[in-house]
Amino acid sequence: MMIVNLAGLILIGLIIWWFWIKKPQSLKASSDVVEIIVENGVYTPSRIEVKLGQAVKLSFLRKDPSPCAEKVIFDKLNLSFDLPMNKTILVDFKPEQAGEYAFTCQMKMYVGSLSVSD
Ligand SMILES: [Cu+2]
Repeated sequence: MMIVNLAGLILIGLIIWWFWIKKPQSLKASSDVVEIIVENGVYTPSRIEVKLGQAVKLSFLRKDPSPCAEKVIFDKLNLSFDLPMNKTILVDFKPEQAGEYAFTCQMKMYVGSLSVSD
């Protein structure tokens, strides 16, 4: 009984760490292109910050052979891009409103966030 409780506590601790404590790698974008690696279930960096009015220039390099990773989707912006393996894909757009825009793979296992601030 104790062991089960302990395992449960560790699991809860891990979940809290994963969702609330672990800081995503964040990157403030300048006018330069931000390079994002798609590998092992994560985008690196997974959080990009831009200013409103600034063109977002991202380059995606997909190293993950999982077919699920073959697209990156910006749901709220109605944008999606094909990501062939081991090829750098340049993406360039300008969000018209400030906010948090998630970008994900098709099954939302890869999750990244684009933060557009005023
Ligand atoms: Cu996926």
